[in-house]
Amino acid sequence: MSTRCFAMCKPGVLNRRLVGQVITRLENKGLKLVGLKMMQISPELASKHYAEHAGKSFYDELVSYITSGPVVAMVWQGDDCVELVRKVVGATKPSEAAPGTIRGDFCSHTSHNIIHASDSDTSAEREINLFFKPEELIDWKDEASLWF
Ligand code: 3AN
Repeated sequence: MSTRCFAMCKPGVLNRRLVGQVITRLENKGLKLVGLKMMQISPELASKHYAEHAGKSFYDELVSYITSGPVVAMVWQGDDCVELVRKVVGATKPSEAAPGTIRGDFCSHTSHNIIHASDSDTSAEREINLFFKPEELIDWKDEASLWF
């Protein structure tokens, strides 16, 4: 069943000129990009996005980092979308992320692990609604859907 997943290149990815490579990896998997924007996250939006981590030892650093520079917010769509995006993204800790995954190849610290991706369909829906208005998402006709 076709579902959606929110993903976001974290601050620094623009500096490192890695945005294209991140998008390419998700496109190569066959996923369809239906929403894309560069934005600066406010502390208010950051606290909503990371609400589940409030009170954890790394929370303040997490909010401070995610608001420190522009991010690239994305919505991907496809069958088993959350599972596929998480597979391409790799494990939260770069030391556990397999080579060939985005985190496995492009980062070495958990606090700066390049990309966020929703961890369930429920989180995906919540996060997509936090970052995108319905009219910012385009469910374009996919001529290649036979193969993906
Ligand atoms: P994921 O991003 O893989 O879903 P979460 O939701 O557990 O992982 O964590 C959200 C973010 O919080 C991570 N992407 C990472 O930046 C940060 N984070 C998680 N655990 C730690 C930790 N132990 N130390 C520092 N930062 C962490």
